Amino acid sequence: LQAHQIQRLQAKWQKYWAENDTFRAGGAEDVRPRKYVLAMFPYPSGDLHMGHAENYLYSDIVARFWRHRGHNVLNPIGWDSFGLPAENAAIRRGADPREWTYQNIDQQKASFQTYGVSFDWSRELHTSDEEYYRWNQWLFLKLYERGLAYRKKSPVNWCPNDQTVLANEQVVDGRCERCGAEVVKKNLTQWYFRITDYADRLLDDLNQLEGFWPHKVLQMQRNWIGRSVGADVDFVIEGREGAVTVFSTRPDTLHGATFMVVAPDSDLAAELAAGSSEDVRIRFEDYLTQVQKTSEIDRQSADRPKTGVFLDRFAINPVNGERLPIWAADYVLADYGHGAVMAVPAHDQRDLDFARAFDLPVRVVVDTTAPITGALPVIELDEDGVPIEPVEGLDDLHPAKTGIALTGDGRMINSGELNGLSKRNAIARAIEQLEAAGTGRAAKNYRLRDWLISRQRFWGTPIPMLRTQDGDIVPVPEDQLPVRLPSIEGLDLSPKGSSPLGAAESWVRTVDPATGEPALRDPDTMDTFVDSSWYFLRFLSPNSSEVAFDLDEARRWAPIDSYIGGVEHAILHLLYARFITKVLFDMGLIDFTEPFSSLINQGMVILDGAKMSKSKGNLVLFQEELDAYGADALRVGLAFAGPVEDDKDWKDVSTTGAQKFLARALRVAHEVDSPVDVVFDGGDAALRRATHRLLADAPALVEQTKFNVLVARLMELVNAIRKTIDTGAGGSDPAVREAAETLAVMLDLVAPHTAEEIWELLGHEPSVGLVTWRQADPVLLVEDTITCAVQVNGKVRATLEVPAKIGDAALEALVRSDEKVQRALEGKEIVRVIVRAPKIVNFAVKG
Ligand code: ANZ
Repeated sequence: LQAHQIQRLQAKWQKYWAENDTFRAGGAEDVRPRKYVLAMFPYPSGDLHMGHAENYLYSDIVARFWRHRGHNVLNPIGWDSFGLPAENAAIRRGADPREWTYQNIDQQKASFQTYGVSFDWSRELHTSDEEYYRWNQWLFLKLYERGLAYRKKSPVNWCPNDQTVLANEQVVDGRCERCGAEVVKKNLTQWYFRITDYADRLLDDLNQLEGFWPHKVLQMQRNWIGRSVGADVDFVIEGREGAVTVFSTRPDTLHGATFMVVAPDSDLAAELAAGSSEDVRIRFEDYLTQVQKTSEIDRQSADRPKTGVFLDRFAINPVNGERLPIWAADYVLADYGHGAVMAVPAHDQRDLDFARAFDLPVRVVVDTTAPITGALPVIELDEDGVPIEPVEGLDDLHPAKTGIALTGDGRMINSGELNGLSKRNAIARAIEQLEAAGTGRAAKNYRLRDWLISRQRFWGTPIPMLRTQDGDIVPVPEDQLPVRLPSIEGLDLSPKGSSPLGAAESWVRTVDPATGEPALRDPDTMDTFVDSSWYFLRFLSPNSSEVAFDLDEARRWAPIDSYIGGVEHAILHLLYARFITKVLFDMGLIDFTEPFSSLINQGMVILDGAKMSKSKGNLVLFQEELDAYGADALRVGLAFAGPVEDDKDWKDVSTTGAQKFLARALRVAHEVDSPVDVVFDGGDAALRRATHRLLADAPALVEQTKFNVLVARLMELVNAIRKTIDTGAGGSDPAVREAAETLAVMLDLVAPHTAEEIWELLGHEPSVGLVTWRQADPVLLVEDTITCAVQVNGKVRATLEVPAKIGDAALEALVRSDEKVQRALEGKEIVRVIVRAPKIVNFAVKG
């Protein structure tokens, strides 16, 4: 086909789908079972790229598949249209972020239409529309009502040169990634969502998703939440009123604690230093200044040399009364656990590195050379619980010598009553002892932090909160939503650490609805992850001005059956969406607790093994490929290039090969020469078998996302049809029509325009996209067999009917189990077996 023919064919069917609203989801009256298929919505920065081409192809395949299986399918599309790139583009051009955003949306929308994606366009949404973001504000107020939104002053990375807040990733060696200026910490009061209240549920519910989400993603979520189980232990501090509590996952090692470490940037460190000598205070202050320039990521890196300051203060170990020197060191983080640790250098690598750097004692309390399998202790203990025999081998392994902490399991030693216990039992016993003594208790800790949602940016959802004249923070009443963004007129969007909205005087100054007194708006906007944390529900009632989403619609459609998108969203987006889902469940607004019943992550489209990017100049442009080869060839090429989850090198995507295949498919359809209502029964048996085998196999192939295999099978089917036309009964054979019709309804998944065309050529009404796939005829599924000759020393002794596709090993086993063959081999020694599946098996025998 020529390019212009392809364009004409595309335009013809795209017009038909648009005019007939072919892919609009059925309403409440539609009794078919429902499927909600969703691709992660795009961010409108420029036109669609190859990553989008892949993502929306896969979701489209799944959506089309369920329609063919007789389902009422919802496959909506919208735009994640607030966010930084629009704002940056606006700053560069001195323009309104709105214009840039909506122009890009128009372009992307046109591209989606040309690509032939079967969206229900009636539900299109943009998160930057006030009809959408008013519901972000509503959601914020609901979280606020439930105590799940709160304000907190917290340190942020601040570049004094660029006058901007930096993310952790933008701080490199303590300097601003962009300008190289030294980054400092600055305290800002910001809004947080209390996601940590949901940490246990967010973690435990991942188990339900096992097998339905990629295992890797589940693991990433688990690590991000990072639950640790252990104990809080209270240490009395000399010269201080209250005890200091530390969190430890290894309370079993308390007898091995030889010092304590506090985070230099914690209030506790400042207080302990303040109570120490002048000399210590000065050294501490110097150290703190240095630490504040170090990013959290660097602080956690294992191979940095350990640094720290002795505070000349002492803690008392609750289990043995020993005095432990207290140090401030930056490998202990202020906002994890209690910002302080009991250091056990023999069994913790970071503590050991520190002990070796500052010459602190190392005491082994777990003999990791002792076997721990079996129910009984293997070490013999005396009455005091001390091993009778000296523990062999341990000497060589002493961490003070080797520099390697003994982190493995083993038997407790040097630990009083705990001696002889395994690690696990000793942990449990230690916690019991601490609880009995009132000096500790079982405790859990999470890596997960509360979700900071304030952004000092213009292009986002205004936070619907006010500061009254008395300094109170009060919500904007729900009936006054939305709080609209003001016009950009006169505002300077360039980053300066406070929101550009603060300068919109007439917008910021408002009245407190409760008192009529003047009040100020919160000038910050919300993190755009708030927008995407619930958009899948808005698709259910996109035009409602009454509710964020309709309860009955949610009951009908949600949760999402298949969610498809990139692995770059494996953590934050999915976690936030899961969190908000659970909050909405707790509010009684939905009846499910997990939003995405199954998740598909597509690989990347790369070029010569490298990620494509504008800056590298190695982009393959979506629009250019679309123009050159057409939507169907691009779709087939991508689908055929490899497994969904694998990265696909553009070099392996053959759009020309796909074009040839589609042309062959169209040609066989042209040659079908039998009436529409012909009875298939009498047709060519081999072709009928091929057709029905595909009817039987295709559903599982799609459900297992083996789209590349499905395309290969369609190619085989076209070849089989060609063969029957050319060398069999020709185009009038009913089997040819049957095969071509099957081709059309399946080709629709990947090449919908060509499929519609074939369907029409075969004399049917459109749309092929709504035709239910037929059941395979079991009679035609009986496997092909072939006659296998079994020889003994070259002479045929038996013949067997075997499956045509049998492999060597299976064939040999089958033949050996045959009675006739067994008789022929009786009393003989088999020297060699030669198997040529499926036709010949030869036994070379002696005797
Ligand atoms: C004593 C001990 C002995 C520890 C031992 C470990 C091994 P996860 O698993 O990551 O939760 N820790 C506690 N608070 C900390 C903080 N704010 N900054 C840095 N480290 C901190 O790690 C928990 C362990 O990390 C705790 O258990 C504590 O060291 C340390 F053989 O206590 B452990």
